[in-house]
Amino acid sequence: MLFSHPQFNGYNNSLYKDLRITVIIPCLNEEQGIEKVLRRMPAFVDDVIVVDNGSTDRTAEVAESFGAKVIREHVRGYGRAYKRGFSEATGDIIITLDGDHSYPPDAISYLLEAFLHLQVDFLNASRFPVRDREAMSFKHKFGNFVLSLAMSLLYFRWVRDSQSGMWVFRRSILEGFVLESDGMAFSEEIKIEALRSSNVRFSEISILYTSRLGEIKLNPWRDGFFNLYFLAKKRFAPWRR
Ligand SMILES: Nc1nc2c(ncn2[C@@H]2O[C@H](COP(=O)(O)OP(=O)(O)OP(=O)(O)O)[C@@H](O)[C@H]2O)c(=O)[nH]1
Ligand SMILES: [Mg+2]
Repeated sequence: MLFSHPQFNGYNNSLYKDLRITVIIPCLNEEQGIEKVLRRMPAFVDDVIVVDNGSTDRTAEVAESFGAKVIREHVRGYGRAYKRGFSEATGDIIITLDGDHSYPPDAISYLLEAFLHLQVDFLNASRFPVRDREAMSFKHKFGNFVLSLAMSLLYFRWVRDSQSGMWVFRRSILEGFVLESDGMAFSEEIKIEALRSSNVRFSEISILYTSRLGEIKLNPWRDGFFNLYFLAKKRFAPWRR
């Protein structure tokens, strides 16, 4: 059938248009979500890395049972998990998403097509416009809008979703990136690095975002204000590069 993918079942080494694809998923207690995400993982993905930050549920077991490589990172944090995942990745292309089943694994194929067609190095999957009424509260939509507007103004480039957790990029671009955040601000930091690098072409397209399974890890007020502060700090401290 045209739009269905055979299920991901471990390392199959089937290249996607001569490219090795690594998917990285940070997880903190996502046993429900990770199962659904891995069930929907396209078969052309060469490896899936789940970075587990000390989950106390069955996240690691479930991920392993689907053939994912589980890396245990003992220091907590979303950014910390990604940096660890990047250091273990071998693919030409890295794709990221949450373990909570809010980002669609089915979108991976069209994101890859768009990535290749647009000839970019970093493609951000925007959650906007949000079509599923349950997926995001008004407070989160407003917070996301403020943060994306702030990033757009500070970096002179319209970014619709500065907080999206789904990206497609060439692994080689990481070499020039300065990634300091260990926490939730990592998501905006990697986009800032992509926007700032003259050799990195950046683009953004929409995906269908749905409500998460399991418990939210984000603390909206604390993370929201900290991310705003982080944006400004990174913008006005260029000497730190
Ligand atoms: N490894 C690791 N993963 C984390 C940590 N905190 C959050 N995550 C994962 O990072 C992803 C994003 O966290 P979420 O709680 O979904 O935050 P969010 O996506 O901004 O919020 P929602 O839109 O409500 O899902 C999820 O897969 C979490 O399990 C952490 O400290 N370590
Ligand atoms: Mg999420």
